Amino acid sequence: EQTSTLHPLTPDAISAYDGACHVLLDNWTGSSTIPSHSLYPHQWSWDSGFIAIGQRHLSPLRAQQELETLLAAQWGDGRIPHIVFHPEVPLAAYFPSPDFWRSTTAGRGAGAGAPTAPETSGIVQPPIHALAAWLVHQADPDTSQRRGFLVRVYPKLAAWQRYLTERRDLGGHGLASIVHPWESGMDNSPSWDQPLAAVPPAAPGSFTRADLAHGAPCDRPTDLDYRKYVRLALDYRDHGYRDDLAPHPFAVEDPAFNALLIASEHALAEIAMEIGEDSSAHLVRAEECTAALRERLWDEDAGQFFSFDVRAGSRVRERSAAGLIPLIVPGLPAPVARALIDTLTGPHFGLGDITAMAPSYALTGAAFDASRYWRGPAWFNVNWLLERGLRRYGQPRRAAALRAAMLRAAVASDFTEYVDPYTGAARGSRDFGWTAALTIDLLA
Ligand code: 2M8
Repeated sequence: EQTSTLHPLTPDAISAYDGACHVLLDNWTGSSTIPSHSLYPHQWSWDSGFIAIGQRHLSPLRAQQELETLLAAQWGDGRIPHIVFHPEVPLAAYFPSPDFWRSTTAGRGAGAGAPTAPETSGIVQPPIHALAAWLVHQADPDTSQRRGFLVRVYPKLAAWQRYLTERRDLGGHGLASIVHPWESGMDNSPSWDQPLAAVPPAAPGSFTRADLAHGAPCDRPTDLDYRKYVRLALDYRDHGYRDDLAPHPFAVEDPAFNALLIASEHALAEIAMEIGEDSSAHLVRAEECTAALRERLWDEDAGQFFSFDVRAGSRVRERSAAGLIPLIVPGLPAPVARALIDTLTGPHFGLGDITAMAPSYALTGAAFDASRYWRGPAWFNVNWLLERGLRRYGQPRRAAALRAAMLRAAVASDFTEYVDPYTGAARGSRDFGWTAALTIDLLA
């Protein structure tokens, strides 16, 4: 995918570009980009992927550094941690902080090969990174080649994908499982209610949330959610983050996570070809994973993918937007792609009719909440993926309308984290990294 000059240079486009550039400049720390000064003052894994995709149009060098900094915190078993902590940020600024995760303490992360520095979390996030690296390279192949960017990141990205397809295939059907709701990136999605039901919550008052100092409680996960998040993370930590030892009471195959895994496996094949490595294993893995995604998670009656609860042995029949994100996967059979587009534009998600940007969870779902985080609000990264999917499956007009709606919403909301899907009202933190970055990408 080649980048082109900005178009069209309308006053609106210029002001969107200008505002988004300011956010990226302001959130840059010298080696990576924070999602937000208030809520998230460290480096997040999938945020950095989206941020690099936008940053490549502004500074291809910084976009490469963004991914390199993240990869420098990779663990010996191949995992990329979901947070890389900045040592100068006070512990109280974000919960859970490094003293909770203890990645560098002997016997905690050491068994899984955590680096001795920097401090990181021990869980992961959706694998957008190989796709991001490939897009970053294409934005400026000369700088990339001169710096040996692809040659250096390729083995790390391949090890990351291998970690997911091998150690995280907890269901044994060729899909990666997430072992914590935070690993989905869609923390309090209604899709996790059922798999979380049997998880005992940590004791109330055993930790202090930092998010409520910056975010409205009605926009954030509940205390009960947090108590379960804490319990799962502590159990994993106390098993040394070893996937062969940890009991993983929460193990779920998520369609969005696996769709990004597949898209990244295709990107790895492109990268391998570009640097003269053998690409065939990546293509085989992408195909196998796509077949498993369809066999295990596709629900023909619903016209979308559902998560699979590995512990319960059953599908979670909640209509999350995660179930539409496989639209980014190449080579879906035409009836599957058509059904996904119908679901996206029908009454459940209402795109183009009821909503300008797709909600994170169906408007018609029993758990829908227009304000609460991943239980309804519309997110820019999800819609950016859907926009790509619409283009991939022959819907350029719908894609253009979504692109225009996202640009309007981003500017009107000061690049907010998420918006009310009915009104477009800003929710969460402003000047948010991936909202700004993806605005730039949509303008390019
Ligand atoms: C949110 O998640 C973090 C935990 O990882 C949190 O709520 O503290 C999610 O929206 C996630 O997708 C995102 O990567 C992260 C940082 O923007 O914030």
